[in-house]
Amino acid sequence: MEKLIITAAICGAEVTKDHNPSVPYTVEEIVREAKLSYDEGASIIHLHVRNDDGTPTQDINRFKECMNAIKDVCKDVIVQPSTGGAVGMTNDERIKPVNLYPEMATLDCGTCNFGGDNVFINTENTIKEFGKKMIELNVKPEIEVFDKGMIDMALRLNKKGFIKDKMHFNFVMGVNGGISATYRDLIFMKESIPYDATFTVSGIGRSQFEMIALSILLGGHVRVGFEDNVYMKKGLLAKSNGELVQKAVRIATELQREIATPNEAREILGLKSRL
Ligand code: KMH
Ligand code: ZN
Repeated sequence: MEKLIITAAICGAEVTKDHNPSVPYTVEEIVREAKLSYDEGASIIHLHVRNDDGTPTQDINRFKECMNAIKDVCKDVIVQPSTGGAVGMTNDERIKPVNLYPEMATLDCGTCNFGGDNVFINTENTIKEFGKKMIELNVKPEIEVFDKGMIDMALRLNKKGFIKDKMHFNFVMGVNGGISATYRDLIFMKESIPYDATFTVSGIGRSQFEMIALSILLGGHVRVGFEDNVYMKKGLLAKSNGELVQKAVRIATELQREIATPNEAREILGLKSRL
């Protein structure tokens, strides 16, 4: 089986220090969490950034500062900025970090409820606009899908030329408004993507480790981190994103799946031809 790519989603846009005091806001805190994750085996850092008071921002200078600072201490890591940002941000704000020519960025492929009164809006035209921009700037999209219909949207836009082969998906399982985090649904998602596509899995909340364990067995990749879950197990907060990555490595090792280095991840995802 292919080596395992571990993504650390260290910050997110919605989780706060009230959920876990180690959630990073400042540049220093973001770099600390990235480095702890990288040292434990993460090859991709999925990045949201915050102002020092914790409010989410898509400010290009903040992204630049954080990306450069992460690269200073995690030399070969792949930094994957979010174009999802936070619920309610405009498209103009959200797309900003793509202008920094990252190797990858997220491309959210549909609209869904996002808990309470929140709706995460990604119209077809938005997805086309973001997809086109990523092709222009040679940025590989990680196709974020919160439900099966979003896979179908991505496949349609792939046929129309807005998303290039070889497609890489992130199945986000268990958002309150998206597909449930069950084994049945994860297998359904995996069976719905093209044979040559790659996928990673993000389980929200308590489903994080169950979902990644199944992904490891199915030949998929995994994402852990505070964006999706702040606990090691019920009632025990993770001290850092590094601890969550360490647990993912432990599970993978027990299941005899080797961990990919960042350069091996580049090979698997076809990023080398983009450099
Ligand atoms: N913060 C969520 C509304 C992404 O990074 O592309 C969207 C999100 C997805 O986190
Ligand atoms: Zn995100």
